[in-house]
Formats: sequence, C-alpha cells, structure tokens
Amino acid sequence: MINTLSERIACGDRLTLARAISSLESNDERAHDVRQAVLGRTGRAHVIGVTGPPGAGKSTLVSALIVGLRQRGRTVAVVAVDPSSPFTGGAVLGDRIRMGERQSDEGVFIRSLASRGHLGGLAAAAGDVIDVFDAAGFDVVIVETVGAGQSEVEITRYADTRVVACPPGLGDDVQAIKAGVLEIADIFVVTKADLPDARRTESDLNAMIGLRRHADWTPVVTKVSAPSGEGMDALVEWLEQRPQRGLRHAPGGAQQARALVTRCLGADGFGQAMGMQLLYAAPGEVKLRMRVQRMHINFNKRCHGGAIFSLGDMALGLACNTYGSIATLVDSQMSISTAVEEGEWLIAHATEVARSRKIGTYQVRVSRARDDAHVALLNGVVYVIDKPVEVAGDGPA
Ligand SMILES: Nc1nc2c(ncn2[C@@H]2O[C@H](COP(=O)(O)OP(=O)(O)OP(=O)(O)O)[C@@H](O)[C@H]2O)c(=O)[nH]1
Ligand SMILES: [Mg+2]
Repeated sequence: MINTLSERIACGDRLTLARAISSLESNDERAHDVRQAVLGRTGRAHVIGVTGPPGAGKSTLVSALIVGLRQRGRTVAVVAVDPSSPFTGGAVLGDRIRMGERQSDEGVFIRSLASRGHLGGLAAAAGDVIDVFDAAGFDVVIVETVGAGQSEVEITRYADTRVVACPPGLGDDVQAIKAGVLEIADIFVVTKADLPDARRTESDLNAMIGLRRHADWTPVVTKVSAPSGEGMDALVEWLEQRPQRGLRHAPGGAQQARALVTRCLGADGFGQAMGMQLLYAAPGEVKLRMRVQRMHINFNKRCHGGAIFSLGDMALGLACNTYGSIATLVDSQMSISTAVEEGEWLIAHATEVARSRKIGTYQVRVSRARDDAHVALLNGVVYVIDKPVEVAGDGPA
C-alpha cells in the first residue's frame, strides 16, 4: 500500500499529489503515510525559497521564473504559503497562473497552503510538501512566503537557494529586512526596477551587505522588472548555475532538528511572549532573533540584561535539545559588552562546544543585527536526561 503510494507520487500523478498535499496540509490520518512514502526519495530538486514583504512582487517574480525555467526545459512546482489569510497571496498566484498560458502545462504544478493550525505547523507542512514535489521528480520547487515572521524565515530554511524580493522604496522596512532576512539571503532581487526608487534600493542593499563584518559569504544583489522582463534571464541563469541543490538534506538530521526546534519554540509561552523568532536550527546549533521592545527596556532606557540573558538562554536551551533528548541548564554565566536600545534586533547564535552522554557545554553569542556588533557572550553547561523531548500540544492538532 505504502509502496503503491510512493510509486504514484514518483510518477507525478497529479491527483495523487493533490491528495497527498491536502493530507499534509490538514495533518490528517494519511499524512504519516505520505511522509513515509517520500522518505529516501528526495534531494534531487533545486528548492528555491522566495520571500519578501507583502506586495513586494514575489508572485509576479515567481510567474516569470516559471516561464524562464520552462523555456530551459525544467519542470517546476510552486508552494505558495500564506499564513495570514487563505484567500490572498498563494491563491492569487494560483489563479493568475491558471488563467495564463501555463494552464495545461503538465510540467508545472502550483499549490497554495493556507494557515490551518499554528505557524510552526504550517512551516512543517510546507517542508513536507516540498519533499512530495521533490519525490515526484520536479526539477525545481519554488516556495513563496511573505517575509515577516518566524515561520517565513523557517520555511526558507527548507530551501537550497533563498531569494529575498525587495521592492523599491522600502523605507523603514529596510530595518526589518536587515534583521534576520539578511542572514538568510543568497540573492536580493530588487523588484519593479521600472520604478524610480529601484536604483536607490539596489545601492542601499549593496551598502548594507558591505557593512557586514566577518561574513563568510556575500549575497548577490540584482534588479528585475516584470513589464519589460529586464533582468529575468540573468536571474534564471544565475539560479540554474547554483550548485547548491540538495543542501537542505545535508547529513546529521538538520531537517529533524529544525522541525523539533520549531515546535519547541512555538510551545514556549515565555519565548513567544518575549517575541523570540527562529532563524536557524541544526543539530547542536540554533539562531534566534528578538526585537527589543518597550517591555525589554530597563530604567536606563536600554535593553534589560535579563532580556538579553533570556534570549541567549532560549537559544542555548533549544540548541541542547536539538538531538531529541531532554537537556537542562545547570550552570550559566554571561558577559555584556554593548548597550542596546529599543527597536534594535538582537540575534542569539548558540553553538555546541562539547557534548558527552550526560554533559553538554554550549556558548551563545548575542549580537546586534544592524551592524553585527558584539552584545553579549553566554556560556552554559547542560545536563542530558535520557528521555525524549516532549512538546506540549504535539500530535494531531
Ligand atoms: N511597476 C511594477 N509593478 C510590479 C512589478 N512586479 C509586480 N508589480 C506589482 O506589484 C503588486 C504586487 O505584486 P505581487 O506579485 O502580487 O506581489 P507579492 O509580493 O506576491 O504580494 P503578496 O503575495 O500579497 O505579499 C501588483 O500590483 C503587481 O502588478 C514590476 O516589475 N513593476
Ligand atoms: Mg504573492
């Protein structure tokens, strides 16, 4: 039975795919069979995440990418994720493409995912849907998400290549893009290049990237315009040249670690109340961000040391639980070097220094997202308990 399902998915049978995705979306009793059916059959597709602020031109860009990739003989599946409303975004994209020339193209499959449960669940479902398309043999899987919160950033983590769409004239939103999204972008695409502010946005982005110290990679900045098609060929060509496909399936259970951490953070009342968001998770490693808000401010109008410790502690706590066994903090120490003001974004990057069967040593570097300034360093020792991590509210929702 399960074999039959794997085979039908592998053949790319459209009705099977549609049903499989519906099961994953609602996490019904067949969802488990679907996950089993695609196990070990993934890792071939190039998964491209497209994120960016609302109205950035993401769907328009995705439509143009479909055209460009089809011209090069690639088959393309699209997952449009819209956590806010089931009726906009993805649905609009689907309609637009369905109405266009791709209507009867067997080489294209578009599906929008609407929010049913909490965001973490949506991110996990998107990851599973990507696997289904991958197992079905699509050459390219594109995931469109609105880049604002944790789940969006999390979803792009399932991608091999991350495209951040930046419309001209972002204004204050540039700050939001700087925080976190800068961390994940492989390429910034300035959309609507036909608009007057496009050049300025392009140079702002280049300046912002130049500011980064100790960066071990440099994202690319490019410009496109939908009406004229400017820059589209070059972008498709750049994507085609990427050797990174399959990276999301790097060994070591990165995907499982991400899924677990997403659920843990989603179920953590304190972390949620503080506004902590997940940027990255891998075995023994977690990156979180948090915007310094009024509630984090001390009497001296600076971010409270306790708030910084909380963020660091959360990152550490998640990092030491990524393997699936419960680990608890038994000793910790923190030094602070920079005061942080309201409105800034903080990033906490927890890494594993050493781990034995019972004891783990972790370090967390807290930095200011804007300029990567060092804010605090936290060291912690955890005690590992030989019991599986259980997340409140887990299981069929
Ligand atoms: N002038 C101009 N307008 C564009 C271009 N690309 C997209 N737009 C317009 O920008 C608006 C938003 O485009 P979408 O592609 O729906 O943007 P989106 O980021 O998918 O939007 P959401 O999914 O709602 O967040 C639409 O009115 C588009 O027609 C472009 O290259 N030039
Ligand atoms: Mg859209």
